[in-house]
Amino acid sequence: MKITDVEVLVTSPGRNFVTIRIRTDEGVYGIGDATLNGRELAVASYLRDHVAPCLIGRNPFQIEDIWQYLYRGAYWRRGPVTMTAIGAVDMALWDIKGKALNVPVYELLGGASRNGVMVYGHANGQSVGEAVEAVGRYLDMGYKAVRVQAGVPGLKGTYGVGRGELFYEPAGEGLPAEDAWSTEKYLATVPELFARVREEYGRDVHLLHDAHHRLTPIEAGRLGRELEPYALFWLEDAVPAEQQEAFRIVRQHTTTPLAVGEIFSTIHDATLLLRENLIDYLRMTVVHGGGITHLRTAAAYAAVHHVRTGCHGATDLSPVTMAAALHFDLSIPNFGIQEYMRHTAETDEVFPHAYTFADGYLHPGDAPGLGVDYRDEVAERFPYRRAYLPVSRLEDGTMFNW
Ligand code: EZ4
Ligand code: CO
Repeated sequence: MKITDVEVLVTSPGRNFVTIRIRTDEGVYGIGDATLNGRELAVASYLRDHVAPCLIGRNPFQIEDIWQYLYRGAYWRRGPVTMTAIGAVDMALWDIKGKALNVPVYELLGGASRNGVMVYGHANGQSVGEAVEAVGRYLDMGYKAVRVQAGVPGLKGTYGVGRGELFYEPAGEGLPAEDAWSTEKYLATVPELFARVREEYGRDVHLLHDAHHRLTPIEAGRLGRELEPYALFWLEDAVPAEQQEAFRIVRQHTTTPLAVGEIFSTIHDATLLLRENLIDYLRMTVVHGGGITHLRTAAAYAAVHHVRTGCHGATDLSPVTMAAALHFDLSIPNFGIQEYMRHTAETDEVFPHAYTFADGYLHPGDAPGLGVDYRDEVAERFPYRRAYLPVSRLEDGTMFNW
């Protein structure tokens, strides 16, 4: 089998998505997600202008060799644009192999290790009371795990508090919006939020919280400690992780489990965190972490250090990534939890998919390959629209810290 054509497709059914479609001389094709929120066209160009010509004529079954060729051959290694592009090609190749052999991708990865993939959704509210109510709606839908975020009184708009109920899109059209942030105001509200949620719903539900890289290490240590009575499943992105050593300070001060890694590009972003047992969950994703091939390396490294996975799965990761993550999650031994924010009806129309949700668990389905398709005739109705993630400033206008 040979690769004959590589297409880079851009559509915006509610938000921008970049998709690669790799065709072969035997008629089988595969698709991969290449979406990098706010920098979509950079990845599209990387793929179209630099990667596509190198793939024509290659054997798509040589997934590992093609991964090494794109990673090592570029000379310029790592980085979110490069690793998202490699991730997209990798997903498409696993899709091709699954379809050609007539098996779902999880069978190629060693088979199912579990019956389903436990997921968490986002309960949001502008106030603590609204967020507490939103948790109840997720529990009614069957979720076993819920991330809870509330607006901070005195701040106009808080990152992570979604606008939609079931999907979550922090990017906005036009140029980047600017939000204000105050750690003091934030820290004063979060423990009360979780006290209220536990009071209302008891101990059975897994609760998660995302600090979106906003805190210093000592602030994160204090927040983790104050949240200990509410037994969180995890506290995510407590501090920016460029400086992995910073997690030592957080760890010294709290037993609240820690998760980080949704913006990591390769395992090299996490080696110290893992070696020193500074985190409990690695959030690297298939799309931004170099595909299924590299995520297997990352998960194996994590497993050696008692760390489980918790793949990023917000709405800006397309249904192709969601499917790839589910095949991966189902197969590995050290899976922890999967983030699951639903897509808009328009997005689901562009990307029909085989995965299904029931009773708090997702299953990738048994369609050959990844089990997701791309409908050009629908996608073409939604042209690209420039959009950015917001910029965050402290109340005095500085950007120090994150
Ligand atoms: O900020 O997907 O845990 N989820 C998150 C997400 C990310 C966005 C970035 O594009 O933090 O909401
Ligand atoms: Co996050």
